[in-house]
Amino acid sequence: MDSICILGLGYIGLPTASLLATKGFSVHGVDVNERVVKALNAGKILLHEPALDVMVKSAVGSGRLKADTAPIEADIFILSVPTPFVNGKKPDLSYVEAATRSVAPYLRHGNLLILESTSPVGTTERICQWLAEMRPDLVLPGVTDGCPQLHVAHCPERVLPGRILRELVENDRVVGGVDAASTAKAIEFYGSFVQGEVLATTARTAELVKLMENAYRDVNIAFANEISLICQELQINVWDAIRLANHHPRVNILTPGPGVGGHCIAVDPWFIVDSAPATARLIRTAREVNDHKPHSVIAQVRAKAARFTAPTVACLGLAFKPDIDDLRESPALFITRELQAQGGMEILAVEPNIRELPGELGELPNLRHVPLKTALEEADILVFLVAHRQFQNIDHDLLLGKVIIDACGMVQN
Ligand code: SAJ
Repeated sequence: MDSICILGLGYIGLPTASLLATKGFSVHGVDVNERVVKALNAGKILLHEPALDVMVKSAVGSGRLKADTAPIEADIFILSVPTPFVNGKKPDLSYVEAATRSVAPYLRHGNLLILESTSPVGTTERICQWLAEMRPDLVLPGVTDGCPQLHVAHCPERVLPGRILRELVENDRVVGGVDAASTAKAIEFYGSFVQGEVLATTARTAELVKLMENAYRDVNIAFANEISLICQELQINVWDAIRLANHHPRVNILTPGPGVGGHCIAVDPWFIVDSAPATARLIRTAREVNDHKPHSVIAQVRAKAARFTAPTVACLGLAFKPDIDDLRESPALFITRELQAQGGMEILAVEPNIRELPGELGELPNLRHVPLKTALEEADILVFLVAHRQFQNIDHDLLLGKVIIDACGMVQN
């Protein structure tokens, strides 16, 4: 098993492809985006992840990582494509289906096909059904009996953006095949490069485990966010209250924020809700609590702004979490844009991790991207939205006389 074809060269697929190439596998990366393919073949990347540029350069330089817009034959196929939701919070499996159909002609008995994308329960079995339609000549576990066969397994990615390369190797992995032979084959593969434990289960359990992990996090953040609103109503300092409660040996309340961003935690719990709509009541409510949080912050800013005639409001942080430059699905960005759209104030956007505001954001009226220093000089209202390290230890004298709204615990800690 030494050649790999990996579909989807995004935040998970690209680091995985380059890591596997540096571990000695011969890797063929596939993406529908020609820009991504062209950049990769030139040893370059179009996304930001610490140390990834260096690893990609070395992987491409070694000749073991190549990219194309179409798959080729290989020993192992990895699907690492997006699984977003569509209207009505229903999972959109069209990318998984398209990737499956695109590799189908290249599959041979003995190959291992792995789904790494976070997916609703039953998706790995669906893959077998799609393949059975396209390739009746193949023995597919769960669909047809026989030997030799194709091996099909799910191994959900679990890495944290910002720490992807380390976590790809160090994290424990959960591996579930559609049958025992598929599980064994996938365990052998992950065991060859993962330092963490590689844990065997079924495909359906592995699918739910991944969704549970992100739903667990979402529910706990929702608790913190709800507490922050209760504290606001009761005029209690939430940061003090949480710090004190966390002194209990069995309490560990997470950090409230402006909402939950990113492409995982705000999406994946809906896959559980979609599978068990009547039962997943807590998980659904947590999603609603977290989705509501940006609106509460906007209302808080507007209430404070009402005291001024044309206030200057500094939004500190635009990224979806601290110390990254990723603005996608960011509650901080949503709040900033909404405040700009509602009008009546001059917005100063401070995001030290980007050089300029992307696309149409840069052209919006009454919105300027400024350094922290300018915001501290000019703003009437400071809204701390993301706990970037650049916002820590701001001289308290510079905050005097300003209205402060702290959605992420920067000032009040
Ligand atoms: N957040 C809070 N309060 C907290 C912690 C986080 O408001 O106490 C917010 C963050 O600001 C951010 C969002 O939640 O907006 C999500 O951030 P995160 O750092 O918790 O997680 P992600 O989305 O970057 O990555 C998660 C991880 N899952 C878990 O920690 C269970 C990661 O391991 C997964 O691989 C990833 O989702 C994924 O791809 O599914």
